[in-house]
Amino acid sequence: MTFISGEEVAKHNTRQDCWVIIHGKVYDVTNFLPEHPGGVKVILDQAGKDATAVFDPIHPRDIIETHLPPEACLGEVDPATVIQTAKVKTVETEEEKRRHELIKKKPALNEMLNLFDFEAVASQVSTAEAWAYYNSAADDEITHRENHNAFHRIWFRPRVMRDVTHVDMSTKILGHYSSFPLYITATALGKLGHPEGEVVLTRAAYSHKIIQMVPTLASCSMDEIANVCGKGQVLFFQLYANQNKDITRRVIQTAEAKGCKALFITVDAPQLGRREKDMRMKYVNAPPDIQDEKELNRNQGAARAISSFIDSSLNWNDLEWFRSVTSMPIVLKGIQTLEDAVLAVKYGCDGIVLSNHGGRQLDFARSGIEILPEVVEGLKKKGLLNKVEIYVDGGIRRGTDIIKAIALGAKAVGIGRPLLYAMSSYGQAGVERALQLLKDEVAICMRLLGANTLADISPDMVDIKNLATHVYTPKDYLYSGAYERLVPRRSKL
Ligand code: PYR
Repeated sequence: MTFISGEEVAKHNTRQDCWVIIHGKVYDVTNFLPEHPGGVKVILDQAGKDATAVFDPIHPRDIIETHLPPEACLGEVDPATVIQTAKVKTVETEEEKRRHELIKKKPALNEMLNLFDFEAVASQVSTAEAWAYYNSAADDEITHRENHNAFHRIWFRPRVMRDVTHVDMSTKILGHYSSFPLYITATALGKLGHPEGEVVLTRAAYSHKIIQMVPTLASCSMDEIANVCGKGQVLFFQLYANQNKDITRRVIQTAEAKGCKALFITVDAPQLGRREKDMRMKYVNAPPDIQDEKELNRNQGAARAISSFIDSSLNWNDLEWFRSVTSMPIVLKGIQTLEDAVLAVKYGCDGIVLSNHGGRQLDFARSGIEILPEVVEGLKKKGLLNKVEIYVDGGIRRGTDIIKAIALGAKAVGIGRPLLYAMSSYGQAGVERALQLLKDEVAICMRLLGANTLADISPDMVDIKNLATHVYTPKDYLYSGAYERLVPRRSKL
């Protein structure tokens, strides 16, 4: 390997000749600049410097190998000669001091009694960027709130006088064991919330014997995640199709080679939605020299920075291609109507996730739980119900929410943000406790409903006559207390 001095690297600091150092290696990224999903400027800010501290929180380590040709790596650098990036902060800001004080004062983990407790703590101890990105949703965030509120319009019809001493909440998802009907759905940028990123969720998933869906936009690489898996642990993979089919193929095949057991293709995000908390946070933090309209847009929040590679031309005909590059079962994540559920079955998909992407895409999209009865009824009438597994995500915060989805025909539910909040505030122990709380809630719900197994939970145990009525919902004080208004808590506006 050639050794290059930091002084030499520093000379290559222009758009026409751009070198950066990442993890001690020097890369010529000049040709890659126009392709960078986060825009040219963020790389140019690091031109000639060590970009590791800026690179790490956003990218998995193996992304360099998958996105740059081998010849882009020019050699190694002597760290002592390197000019540090301006973003490596040595002085604690007032904001960081305040956050560190709050972290010291946070309640003990055993005081967390439900998922909203974690959300409330995370809202205080997360960095402003992490909170803005995780918590944000599209436009007025109506769908984000509706996702949980919709569960309030489903009421129980419990059966009594049944022996419910033994409750078994285990199930199989696409044939794989899960200790209860919940999987960890894909969420991007785990390292914003915890320095170790998604591997924290992987370890917690193993300890609870549930399945984790690994995101395309994980901060950890597929290798890092696969390496911490326990014996027999099952992972699924969530895909954002890249405009470059070669990259898409490579990403899918890497996931399969690393042992992922299903491919969940996100279909509700040809472009990521407008999340104003996220956009505003990045806007206020943008350096004052960014005046150019084009560059400014590139800096509107983490979501915009990471997503410009997504293939907006994705369509039903592509399913044949996906089948040709993988033997994993294919699930479409983000189905929102019966019509598309029918098409998914006709195109041979193995499952569908009724989801609006946590309210982060189209505001006023209906909640997955509201669509569930329409999809189950419709598929049943067409004789297609046994052809797919149906999952629901969005707004799951209680064990009762999980049971309501099961009663209405879901095989399992996905959960995202609440576990990011638990991870951000208490690490792996937090995620494990959050999952345990949900399990405890599921167990008590099953007992009080008169169900020993998930198969005993039937549609007649829920009253859904108001589910599609968007007029009245009970006030949810716990959720409202944790919910943050649209102007970010620490915005400088
Ligand atoms: C999101 O921000 O919603 C992504 O899926 C990346």
